[in-house]
Amino acid sequence: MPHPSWRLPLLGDVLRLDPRRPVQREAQFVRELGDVFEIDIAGKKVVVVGGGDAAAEVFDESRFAKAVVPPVSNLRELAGDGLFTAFNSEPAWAQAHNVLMPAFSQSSMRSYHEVMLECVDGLCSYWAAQAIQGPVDVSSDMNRLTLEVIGRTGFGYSFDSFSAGRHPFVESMTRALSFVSQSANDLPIVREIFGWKALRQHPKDIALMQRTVDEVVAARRHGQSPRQDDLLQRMLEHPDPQTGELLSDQSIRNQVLTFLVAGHETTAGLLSFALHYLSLHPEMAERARAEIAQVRDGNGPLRFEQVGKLRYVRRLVDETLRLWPSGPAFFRKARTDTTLAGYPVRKGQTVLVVLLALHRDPTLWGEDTETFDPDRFLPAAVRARPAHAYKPFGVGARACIGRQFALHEAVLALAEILTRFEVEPVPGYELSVAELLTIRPERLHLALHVRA
Ligand code: MI9
Repeated sequence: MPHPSWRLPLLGDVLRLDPRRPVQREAQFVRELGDVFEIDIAGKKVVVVGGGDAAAEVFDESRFAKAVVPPVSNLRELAGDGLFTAFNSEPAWAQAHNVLMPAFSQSSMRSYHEVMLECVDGLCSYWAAQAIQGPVDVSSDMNRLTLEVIGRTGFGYSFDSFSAGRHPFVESMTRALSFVSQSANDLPIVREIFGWKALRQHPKDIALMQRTVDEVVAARRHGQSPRQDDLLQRMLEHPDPQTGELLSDQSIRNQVLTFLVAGHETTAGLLSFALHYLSLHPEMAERARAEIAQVRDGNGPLRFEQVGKLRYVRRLVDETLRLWPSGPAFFRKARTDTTLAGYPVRKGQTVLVVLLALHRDPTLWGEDTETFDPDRFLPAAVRARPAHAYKPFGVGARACIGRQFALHEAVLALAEILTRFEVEPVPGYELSVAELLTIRPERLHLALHVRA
């Protein structure tokens, strides 16, 4: 199997990786070495797939499955056997999956729509007040929005996101995620010497997050907070149809933490990148506004059924997730001894799928893959491409449960933002992309002008 040209004894390819932007570095390797190659991380071999037919092979659930390995497995400290971090064999996964799946169907989005609207409205008012003072901090404010949305729709909990301060939960979560994503890249010895402060802080952050969640669950259970038709109520009341059992307290805590983490960073990244491109392409923003005006009747807020009709706004979202899939890579493993692109692969071998490369593979997307072009997602163009060309929500049994939720939220948020504001770039801004398990535009600020 191809691999980088020079390697160090013991360390292998470690020094060629980029600890701050690991996936962007892998995507560069794909350009140098091709669709399939192997890297050696201090003796541990990882197969990397970045395009073409090999991607279709590794998405085949009969031969490959999700792998929970670092850095994802490091999140188990926080979310245990919650949906995202459970090993495939853990019973808590199937139970929670059965209980929660119906709450994420397209039609269930109807029950979240009003609260999503209120949150977006909260953001727009916050921005209207801020915009007079200068460009707004988009990435950070998108985090406020998406955390508020998942907190309120999922668990009836507000983080009071559009006030000046930061909720202690948010501070702890930000630090904990940064710790986890960094610790995957640092050698343990480096961490011991330079990171003692972070090492001591990390358990405190996890404890604070778990305590906050336990309080929210207890308040609902004991009737101190109102009953609501949301994810939490569902977990408290609906038994798994297969086993007849309710989720354990431990499992509920893990799911709540999982949704808060998985549900907000990802969608915030998506919205930030989308606004970046819209600021660079005012003609696309205008085309979206024309569609929104046509779908919306009068000046009222968008209704649930109208969101699905915003086909162009949806294409903006799809194209954003092509260029910058919020989860830029994910892990698979071979179920048995098998082959990949003709190379033999052993049972249990870890394979990293680099979406950042797959979504820009010229054999699948044509030569101009770096250009932002939402019309790549016109129905005829989608039909002309193989299904494995585009997998921003992962594949198989362990694909993203929040797909419809995120898409509804993103289309609604962009539509309301574009209606209320003109979005302009800050002169001289060059896109640079930070990685913290998920990806986001670094230091993205945009100038907003309130529309009449
Ligand atoms: O049962 C399970 O394993 C589902 C775990 C899960 C995921 N999301 C998975 C997931 C994956 C697969 C990762 C893998 O290791 O294979 C990808 C590529 N997501 C993405 C991308 C859960 C529980 C969630 C939850 C979730 C929520 C909460 C309602 C939202 C919102 N996810 C999102 C949004 C989202 N996901 C991915 C977005 C935003 C557009 C992307 C991209 Mo998802 O984390």
